[in-house]
Amino acid sequence: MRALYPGSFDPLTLGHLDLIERGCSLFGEVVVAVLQNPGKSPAFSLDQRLEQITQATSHLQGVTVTSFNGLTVNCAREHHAQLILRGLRAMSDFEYELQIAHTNRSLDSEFETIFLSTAAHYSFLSSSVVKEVARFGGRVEHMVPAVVAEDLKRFFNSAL
Ligand code: COD
Repeated sequence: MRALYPGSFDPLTLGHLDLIERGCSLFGEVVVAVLQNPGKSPAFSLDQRLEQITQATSHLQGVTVTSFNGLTVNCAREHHAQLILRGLRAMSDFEYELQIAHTNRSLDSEFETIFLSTAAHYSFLSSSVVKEVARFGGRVEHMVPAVVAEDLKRFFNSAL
């Protein structure tokens, strides 16, 4: 089975990576789809995010990394995915995730959304928290893959 894992991944955290690893074990194939989103101004460019994810998942078989613009269901169809994979960290994620899942099903009933609960030790991680810690010079090596830790250092040093 092929799962589509869509997100902003600005940047990829170890929580995201854990979900990709477990998705691969469960479904065999995971397409990680990075939203281009011209409306937002991400810290990392699309190319940087694609490179970070490609490097961080190089030990895994069955992972494809791609980008998309527009609707997630169109991306899922284009990549012949059978389901959409999302993660839940806390109740606060639930309402947002449920709304996205219902919206996607209303657009295309072919796609089920499967939620994996976060690994407990990564439950506090989000891309925003990681950027906040890195901005103030905190240690992020236990929060993100090595390639992202390097990019965060470079990004915030050059922003000083
Ligand atoms: N542990 C487990 N899961 C985690 C962790 C963690 N530590 N951190 C994040 N996650 C999960 C999130 O809950 C989410 O499910 C996923 O990983 C990706 O997270 P983000 O933050 O990178 O991605 P989002 O939430 O910004 O992605 C939003 C989408 C791109 C999916 C959404 O905007 C979208 O579908 N856009 C396309 C337009 C569209 O189709 N709209 C209709 C649906 S609303």
